[in-house]
Amino acid sequence: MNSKNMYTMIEYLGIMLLLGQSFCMVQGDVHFYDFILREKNFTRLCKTKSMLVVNESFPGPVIRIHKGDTVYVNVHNQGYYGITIHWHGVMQPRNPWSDGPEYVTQCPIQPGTNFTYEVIFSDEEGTLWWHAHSDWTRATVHGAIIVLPRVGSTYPFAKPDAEEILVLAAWYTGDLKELVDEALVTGNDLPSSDAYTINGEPGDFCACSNEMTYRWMVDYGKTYLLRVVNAVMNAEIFYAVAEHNLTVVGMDGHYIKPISTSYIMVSPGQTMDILFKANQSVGQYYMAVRHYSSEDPSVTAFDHVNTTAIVEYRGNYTIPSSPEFPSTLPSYLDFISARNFTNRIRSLANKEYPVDVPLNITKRMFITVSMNSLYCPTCTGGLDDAIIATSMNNISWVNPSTTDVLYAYYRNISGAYTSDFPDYPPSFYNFTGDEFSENIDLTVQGTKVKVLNYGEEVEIVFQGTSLLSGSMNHPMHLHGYSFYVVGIGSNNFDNETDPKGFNLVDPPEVNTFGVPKKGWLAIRFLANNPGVWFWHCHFDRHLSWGMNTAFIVKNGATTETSIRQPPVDMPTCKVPLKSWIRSDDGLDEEETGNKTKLGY
Ligand SMILES: *[C@@H]1O[C@H](CO)[C@@H](O)[C@H](O)[C@H]1NC(C)=O
Ligand SMILES: *[C@@H]1O[C@H](CO)[C@@H](O)[C@H](O)[C@H]1NC(C)=O
Ligand SMILES: *[C@@H]1O[C@H](CO)[C@@H](O)[C@H](O)[C@H]1NC(C)=O
Ligand SMILES: *[C@@H]1O[C@H](CO)[C@@H](O)[C@H](O)[C@H]1NC(C)=O
Ligand SMILES: *[C@@H]1O[C@H](CO)[C@@H](O)[C@H](O)[C@H]1NC(C)=O
Ligand SMILES: *[C@@H]1O[C@H](CO)[C@@H](O)[C@H](O)[C@H]1NC(C)=O
Ligand SMILES: *[C@@H]1O[C@H](CO)[C@@H](O)[C@H](O)[C@H]1NC(C)=O
Ligand SMILES: *[C@@H]1O[C@H](CO)[C@@H](O)[C@H](O)[C@H]1NC(C)=O
Ligand SMILES: *[C@@H]1O[C@H](CO)[C@@H](O)[C@H](O)[C@H]1NC(C)=O
Ligand SMILES: *[C@@H]1O[C@H](CO)[C@@H](O)[C@H](O)[C@H]1NC(C)=O
Ligand SMILES: *[C@@H]1O[C@H](CO)[C@@H](O)[C@H](O)[C@H]1NC(C)=O
Ligand SMILES: *[C@@H]1O[C@H](CO)[C@@H](O)[C@H](O)[C@H]1NC(C)=O
Ligand SMILES: [Cu+2]
Repeated sequence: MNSKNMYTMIEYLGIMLLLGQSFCMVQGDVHFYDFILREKNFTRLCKTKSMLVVNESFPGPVIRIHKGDTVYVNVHNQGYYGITIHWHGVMQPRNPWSDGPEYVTQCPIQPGTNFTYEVIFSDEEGTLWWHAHSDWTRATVHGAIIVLPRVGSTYPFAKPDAEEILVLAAWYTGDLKELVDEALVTGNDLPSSDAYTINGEPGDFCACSNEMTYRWMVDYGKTYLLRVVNAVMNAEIFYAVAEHNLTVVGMDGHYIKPISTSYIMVSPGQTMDILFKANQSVGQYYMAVRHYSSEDPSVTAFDHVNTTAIVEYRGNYTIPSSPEFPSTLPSYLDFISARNFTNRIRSLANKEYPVDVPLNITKRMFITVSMNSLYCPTCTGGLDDAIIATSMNNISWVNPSTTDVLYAYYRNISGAYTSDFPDYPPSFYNFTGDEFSENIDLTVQGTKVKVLNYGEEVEIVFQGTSLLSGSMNHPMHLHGYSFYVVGIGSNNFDNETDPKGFNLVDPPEVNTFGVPKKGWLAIRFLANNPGVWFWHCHFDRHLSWGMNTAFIVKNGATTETSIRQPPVDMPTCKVPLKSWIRSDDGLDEEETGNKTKLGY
């Protein structure tokens, strides 16, 4: 046996050993799904357009499994562009290979090819979702994931009689890819949606829509589990049902202390599990969705549509000329209602569902999340000599240009990224103030990641800024982990007094949570999942402008604490990679001139 064969043999044995171990660890079932990605025509708001969807459906198919199962999803790309899929909220222990964000953990699945994701479930239970993680394709490529309790166990509440999935999304009548590509090249504002949808339909208040309004049939007396997914691209959402209160019992794949409420506010990326009791007079009731804007009240360029679906009781009654609209649905700028709801979210934190908040913090980071400008004297977009950007600690993320970060890390290839994402912003100032020193809003681009040792107990305080009068909520999403929200507050974070108020008893455990407008958010997690994990604002417009970075969590000392082997058929990278580094090409002189105040 020559040395090459010997090596192969050892590698083979190693893989067998690994497989052996992982089979021992697999407690749940294994499922196989096929996703066929293809363009299809859809008609909404009186206009027909072709768009990319999975298996001809919008929203896409549901993945329904039990806690701890493993799912193989073979994604067949029959579209025109490369694409990736992310399994939002699935922690994927040791398996960043199947996480999905393009140019971070993989290169896109090219048209005409397929790639099988191995989606490994562990602690998650409740509702999650999957979505494309390439450009803005997630607008149409998304669907719900339902994680039922393990076989033989049950919910921490009376078993509901039935369940109902509600996927909230944004509808754009134009060709979204064209609109986004053009805006990114010119530095102009990114598009607003034309309506929101509930399970694919905008509802009775939208043109050419009332024939197709989504109807949900209920039986009087039954309790339903609503599984709500906010798949909207760029908006936090208020949701309510006329004459019916809601009991929120879960969020982001973890149970919470029940919240009885007449409305919810759900950020993009978040999912909620809600008990709904059909115990009002039999009849028909609207459920409604409305945009919540945390931006400056002068920003009015957002989707104002009142999206609806109908809750229809089965039975013999006179059908009303119009169902009742929920009077409890807050209005567009109702900051207090939004904050009031968010502040009530708490972990169950009991014996069966304990919390495990890191208490011995070994890594502290303080990170500003900000609207910025990026110097570009030749650009014609929104600002003088500059275009809009976003940043974290004043670094505006750009994807690597030769390969993805995970591949470069795993193969020790230099040049794709740097490991110097800073723990602090370059300067401290009155972040939530009204006046700023000149040019402090200028940011720089970079592909900087933060490297963490295995087992580090991490605390991050995200500080919102008011640069460019652009203070607003930023729903931050971390891949590969859930985190505890230990603190949330207004104004500048005070590192002496604010930590005294941290909730270490029953903080919510989530994967996406808003850094509040003119305020801060403190989170904690244990870095026990080795890999490359993207984190970013879940407003796609902010993601496109650079409010992103990645953690590299190093391997621990053992195989069980190290990244798994890559699949043999990872999509290969086509160099040079497409990137959102903005060029001076393709500028359109007509885009200059006076504008109404831009929304961010
Ligand atoms: C998607 O469509 C393919 C081809 O029709 C089918 O084999 C597959 O089972 C479908 N997948 C889902 C999740 O429905
Ligand atoms: C899709 O719609 C476009 C026009 O909106 C039309 O030209 C095209 O033929 C349609 N394609 C299919 C497959 O129906
Ligand atoms: C999936 O891709 C593999 C190559 O990675 C190829 O051998 C196989 O035929 C493809 N399957 C389908 C159904 O296209
Ligand atoms: C909903 O809850 C509020 C506050 O607890 C209560 O005032 C209201 O009557 C409830 N509405 C319904 C329809 O049960
Ligand atoms: C309907 O159910 C809710 C939740 O269980 C309860 O709070 C409310 O009082 C009930 N209302 C009626 C009219 O029975
Ligand atoms: C949605 O409903 C609110 C409250 O009734 C109303 O003020 C608003 O104008 C409606 N939006 C649209 C686009 O009609
Ligand atoms: C519905 O109610 C009406 C009036 O109460 C009655 O005449 C009719 O027979 C009922 N229909 C059914 C199917 O029960
Ligand atoms: C906010 O919540 C408090 C109690 O937590 C309540 O007193 C107040 O009325 C609520 N405000 C709104 C606008 O709902
Ligand atoms: C806290 O972390 C430090 C550094 O890793 C370690 O030396 C110390 O033993 C830890 N303390 C506790 C109570 O776990
Ligand atoms: C920051 O700016 C706000 C708004 O102008 C002001 O109210 C606050 O006092 C300032 N804070 C500090 C520490 O200067
Ligand atoms: C607390 O914040 C101040 C700036 O406001 C900074 O100088 C100091 O280093 C911070 N302390 C810690 C422990 O981060
Ligand atoms: C831009 O709009 C402002 C406010 O409407 C107006 O005062 C100003 O004259 C406009 N400037 C140009 C160049 O049109
Ligand atoms: Cu944001």
